[in-house]
Amino acid sequence: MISQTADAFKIIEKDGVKYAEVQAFPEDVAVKCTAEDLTLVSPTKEQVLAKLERYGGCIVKNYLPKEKVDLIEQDVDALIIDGRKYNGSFLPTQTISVPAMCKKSLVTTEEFVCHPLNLAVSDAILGKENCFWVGDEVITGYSPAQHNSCISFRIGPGAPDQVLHRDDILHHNIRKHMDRYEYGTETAVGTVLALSKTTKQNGATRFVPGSHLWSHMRKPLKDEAVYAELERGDCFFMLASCYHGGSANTTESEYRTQVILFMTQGTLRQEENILLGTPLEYFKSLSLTAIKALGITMSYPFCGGVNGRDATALLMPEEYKKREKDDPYTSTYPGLVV
Ligand SMILES: O=C(O)CCC(=O)C(=O)O
Ligand SMILES: [Fe+2]
Repeated sequence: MISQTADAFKIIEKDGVKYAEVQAFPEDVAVKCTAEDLTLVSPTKEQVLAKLERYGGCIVKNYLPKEKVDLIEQDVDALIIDGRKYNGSFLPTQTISVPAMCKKSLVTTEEFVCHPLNLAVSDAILGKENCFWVGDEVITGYSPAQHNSCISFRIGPGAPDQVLHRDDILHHNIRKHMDRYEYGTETAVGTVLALSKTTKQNGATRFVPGSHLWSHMRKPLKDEAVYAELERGDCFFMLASCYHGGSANTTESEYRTQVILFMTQGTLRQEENILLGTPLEYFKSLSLTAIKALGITMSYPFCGGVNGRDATALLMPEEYKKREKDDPYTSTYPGLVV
């Protein structure tokens, strides 16, 4: 096992509590910006990329026509009834989500994932082209960006702020301070589609502009975040290296509903796709050791869930019950910046 962050923090103990002591990173500053600075109408790929390079986020007005948004919303409304609820640790108990939208909603896949601007921007940031010696020949290969996750989130009244986080933590991506954005450093790109008007009051996604340029262990501060307020049908592009979170819903009766898609590098997959067409019964007949070795159980944190849960919930419910509260690969410390 390789640890790339062995020196990133020091564990200290005070009054029986173990804290992670982390140094401050004064050169990593948030970029000041207004909603106008972030917003584009009918943009080209290059215009979106320019905003992402500078701020890490970009709002695109009227991303999808009303008829398509209506159809996606119909699917989300039907699915949210059996949606996933949370215990309040990473997401508030007032939030309901629908994971794996792309296996449940054809219109989401065809219209939102396959949106030409999403594909163009994602490929510009995540696509890879290379050349290699194969015997006496030089061959080239192009690996396009691919779907990583697509989840609907409905935040209900009374929800507190979700904590600020980066969505590339699941790829164990180690960020370095950059004065200018460097292409090739990103492992995922998000698009956030508003199915309701989203406001500061009802839980709009907030993010820290410029935090995609920060060192790995720079702590994001609450007052550095700005709100990506959207009209229904607008979209917020965001680099996964940018700190962000869903926000508190302080309204009496409004629900904030969004579909959040992340694309990732095409090479972040296994060489053989052994899942497609293999009966579930085959995986149910395997040992826990085999399921882990095949990469069917989770990689920590947060990667590889089936409907947001470890695959043992589906394949070995008894085993899942034992492991549910006992995640052997994750430790949590209150962080102290020194
Ligand atoms: O609901 C939102 O606005 C953001 C959700 C999010 O960032 C997450 O769950 O990773
Ligand atoms: Fe997130």
